[in-house]
Amino acid sequence: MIDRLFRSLFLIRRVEEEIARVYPSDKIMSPVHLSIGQEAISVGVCATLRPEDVVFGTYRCHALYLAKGGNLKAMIAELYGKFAGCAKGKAGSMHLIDTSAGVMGASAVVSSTIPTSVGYAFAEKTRGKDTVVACFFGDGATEEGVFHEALNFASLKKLPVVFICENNYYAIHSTESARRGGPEITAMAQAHGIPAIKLEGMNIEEIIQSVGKAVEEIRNGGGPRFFEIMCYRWKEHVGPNDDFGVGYRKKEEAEPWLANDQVQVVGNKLSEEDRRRIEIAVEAEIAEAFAFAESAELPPDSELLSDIFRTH
Ligand SMILES: Cc1ncc(C[n+]2csc(CCOP(=O)(O)OP(=O)(O)O)c2C)c(N)n1
Ligand SMILES: [Mg+2]
Repeated sequence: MIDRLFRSLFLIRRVEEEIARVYPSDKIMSPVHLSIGQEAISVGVCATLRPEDVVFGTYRCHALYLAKGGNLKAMIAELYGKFAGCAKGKAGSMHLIDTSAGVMGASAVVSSTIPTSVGYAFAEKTRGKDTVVACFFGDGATEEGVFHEALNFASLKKLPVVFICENNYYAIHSTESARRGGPEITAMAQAHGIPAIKLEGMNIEEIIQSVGKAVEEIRNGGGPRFFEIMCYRWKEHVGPNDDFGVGYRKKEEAEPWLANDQVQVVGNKLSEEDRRRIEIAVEAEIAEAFAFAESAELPPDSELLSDIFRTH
């Protein structure tokens, strides 16, 4: 179990570090919203899911896509705008999808995958399936009206959704205190009749234990559950850089989170030998994926109008 968790955490961290390294070359043809520092949420939650369970995410979706088992080569090719990408090179980093792994999609429109998660859960329940839907979103997404509409419907129909709010304190550069006049995020979920728990400190074992119990309850017909998991974004909102010099946040605020690096915490539970073995295998996998993306073909001109909406 620990080796699988470390493998997943380390893979995500190193993939995003490679993305940050390559980004200034302009080979990556889309904006990138990195999850560095927040990986333990995706990895912890996905560790509680079955392969046939599904996830929906936001534009900050690299961690979720990989934690649920999305194809790495298809992801990097997508970032490079190549035809072998998971969305044929047309969508980029913000819209990763791999339905074979249960990654049903991600969206750049804040809050938009909350109602699609609920709709999917409604369909699965209607079909008599016991699929659990994990719906990931940021703290800022809870300020959209559709958040309440979707939670109300999920509660009303007792739908199999685990809502995961990754609260990293900021929506772009705006703090929670500048945005929210109302109650705690968990209180809003509770107001819709959904049991809600806030997890402080981002501890992967606590996430697995707490979300795992909720997923079991959901699968047994208990209806939706809600988690607000506190975390911290180490890099700028969008792009590969640090942004502590920009003025909206201070490095000191990040220190406890940097010290609580779950990639290191979990890695330290392994023997030196086991850890190195995993690291070497992951590095080779990443190098192969970037080489694949570099040499892959761009979409042909004939693809220009396929898979898009047309009015005539
Ligand atoms: C409907 C909508 N409104 C505004 C934006 C612009 N926007 C992009 S990211 C973002 C912040 C969202 O913050 P949060 O939900 O906390 O997620 P985080 O980026 O912190 O992971 C905003 C306002 C958008 N993409 N979609
Ligand atoms: Mg946020």
